[in-house]
Amino acid sequence: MSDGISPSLAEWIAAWTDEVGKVDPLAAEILQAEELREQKTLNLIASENYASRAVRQATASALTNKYAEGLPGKRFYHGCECADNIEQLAIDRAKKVFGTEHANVQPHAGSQANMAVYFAVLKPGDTILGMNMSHGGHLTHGLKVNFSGSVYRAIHYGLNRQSERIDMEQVRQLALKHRPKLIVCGASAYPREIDFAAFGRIAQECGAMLMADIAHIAGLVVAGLHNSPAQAADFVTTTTHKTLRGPRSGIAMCKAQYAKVLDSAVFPGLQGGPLLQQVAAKAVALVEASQPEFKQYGQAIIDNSHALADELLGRGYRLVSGGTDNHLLLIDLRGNYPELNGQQAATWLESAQIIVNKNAIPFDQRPATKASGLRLGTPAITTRGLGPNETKVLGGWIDEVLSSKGAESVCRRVKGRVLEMCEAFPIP
Ligand code: DSN
Repeated sequence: MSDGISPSLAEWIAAWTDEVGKVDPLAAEILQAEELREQKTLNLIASENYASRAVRQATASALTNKYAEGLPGKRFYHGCECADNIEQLAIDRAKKVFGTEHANVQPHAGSQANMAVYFAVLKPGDTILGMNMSHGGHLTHGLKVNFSGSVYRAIHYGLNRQSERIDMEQVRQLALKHRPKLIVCGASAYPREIDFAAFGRIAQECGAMLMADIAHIAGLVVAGLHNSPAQAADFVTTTTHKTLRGPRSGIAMCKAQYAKVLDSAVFPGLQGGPLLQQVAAKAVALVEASQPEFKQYGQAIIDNSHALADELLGRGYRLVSGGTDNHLLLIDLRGNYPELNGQQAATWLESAQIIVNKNAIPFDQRPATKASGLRLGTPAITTRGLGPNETKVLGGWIDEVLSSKGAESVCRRVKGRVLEMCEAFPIP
C-alpha cells in the first residue's frame, strides 16, 4: 500500500485495513483498492469530497456500538452519557455555523432530512413546489418516482430558457396559482447563486412555508461565500459531505416554532437509533468548517470553478447559463459535439482517470440515462490542493479527451499526466 501515496497516509490506511484484513482479506483488498482509486483519479463529481482523517476516525469510533433513540437527555436506553454529549456538541455547532434556531443532527442523509421536513408539516396529498430535476433540482424535490412526488402533489418550476437561471417570476406565478403548503428551493445541478430572500418573499406572499435544501452549497454558505437561507427559510436541510467536507450524512434545521414537530418526524417518525458515529463525525466536521482556513478553502473551490469554466469557454464549450457562481458547472455537450451524450463522454474521461457524471441539461431531449451534459465540480480537487493553474490544465485534458472522441492513445497520454498530478497533489 505505497503506490504513489504519502508514507503517512499509507501507514494510516494500513493500520485500519490490517484489522479488516485479519478477518476478511477480500473486503480489505477492496477497501485498499478504493483508497488507491481515489488517490489515482481526479474527481470532479460536484457532490463528493475527501473527509479529513479526523472525520474518518470519528466514523470508526465506539459510538457505532451504541443505541440512543431519543434526544440528548431524553433517551429510551441507558448508558447514553457520551451519546448525549456528542450529539449536543453537533447540535450546538450546527446551529452556530448555519445561524439557525434549531438543528436535528440525526438524519442519515439528505433525503432523510428532506423527508423529515415533509413528514413534520405536510399530509399526503398536500402540494409542494420544487425545482424540476431535469433543470437541476433533486429527486426529493417532487420527482414522480420518489416518495416526494408520489405522496405529495408536486408542482415544478424551472429555468428561464434564455438566461438558464431560475425563473423567479414563474416560481411566483406557480406559487400563487397552486398555493403550495411548502416551497422547496435548492438544487443538485445549478451553477448560479440562489436568491433565498426572493424565495422567502414569494413564500410569504402565497402563505407557504419555505424549505432550503443547501446540500450542495453548505460549505460555501458556512464560509460566507453564498447567501444564507437561515432568515428566509422555515427549514434548512443539508448533507454534510459535499462542499462541507464532512461524513456522509444529513442535518435538518428549522425555526424554533417547528423544532418539536421536526424532531418527532425524525424519531420516532422515520428513523430508529441515530448513527452516533456519524453524529460524532458531523461534530468534528463542523469544527473544521468554523476555522478561518475553511473560508479560504471555500474561496479556492470557487476560484477553481471559475478557472475551469474559463478554460472550457475559451475552448468553445457551451456552459449552462454561460458560467458559474459556485462549485460546479454544467457542460452542454450539444454545443461542440451534437452526437455525443454524457454517458459516453464520462466513460471516455474515466479511462483517462478523470471522474465526472453525466447530467441532464435544461430542456434536454435525451433520457437521463444518456443525458446531453456533464456536471463538473471542484470541491474534491480543491481539497487535494489543486489551484486555478492546475485546474485550467485539467480543463485542457478534458477537451483533449472529448475532442479526440476518446481515442485510446489520447486517453492513455492524458492518464499519464493525471497520475503525475495526483502524485503531486495527494489526498491529505
Ligand atoms: N447524489 C447527489 C448529487 O450528486 O448531487 C444528490 O443527492
